[in-house]
Amino acid sequence: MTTITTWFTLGLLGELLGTALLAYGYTLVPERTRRRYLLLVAIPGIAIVAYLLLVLGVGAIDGGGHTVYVVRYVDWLLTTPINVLYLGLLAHANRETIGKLVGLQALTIVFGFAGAVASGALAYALFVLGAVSFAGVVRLLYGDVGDAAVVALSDVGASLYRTLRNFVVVLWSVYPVVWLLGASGVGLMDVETASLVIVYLDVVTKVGFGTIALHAWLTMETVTATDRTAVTAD
Ligand code: RET
Repeated sequence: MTTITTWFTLGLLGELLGTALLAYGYTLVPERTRRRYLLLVAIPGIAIVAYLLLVLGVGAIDGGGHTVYVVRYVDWLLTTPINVLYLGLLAHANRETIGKLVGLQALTIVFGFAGAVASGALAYALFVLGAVSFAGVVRLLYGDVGDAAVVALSDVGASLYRTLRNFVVVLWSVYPVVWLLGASGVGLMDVETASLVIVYLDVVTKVGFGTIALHAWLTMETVTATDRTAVTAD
């Protein structure tokens, strides 16, 4: 248990530093992108609360013989839809597509949680429903949302969309693997190891996503500013 608390404490520190960095970035990004940028600060911000509760030992329940960290699922239920919402808004996808994207991502987490507290065949059936919902998210991100990005954005903007989407799809795909290998699935991975992997992923996905976007906005601004100087100098 002590080891787990250590990992949770590291997670808390990571999310705190990440939120501080991204909050500072708010002052640097262009005015017109600020509202949307706040979503990127909220993602690790919500995780601070979740990790604080985990460190304090709040929010763990017994799910049929193994510990289920409810707080973790609540965090994901709030933050992963925000994450895909950001991608949808960035791509200028239409409302209906964004609605599907957010809804399917929320369903992924709900089914995953239900599967974690269930046992036997039902647990796996719920896992499959979660995996199918997530496949729907991936399909939209490469399909309709990706198409919208190409139509609405400049080359640089569309390239940012692709980077963020690939980052999300690759890293998020590790979560179902940990679910399956961990106590909720076949139990090959002990709770400590699974927690370490999840903490690491949580920090990298949340802070990494925001940092990539922040870096891209800053670079785009510099490029635009340089262009403007070049034009004025001519
Ligand atoms: C579950 C199990 C059911 C099937 C699938 C899952 C996917 C979970 C994902 C979680 C992402 C979490 C993130 C957290 C950041 O802090 C629920 C494990 C597909 C994609 C990005």
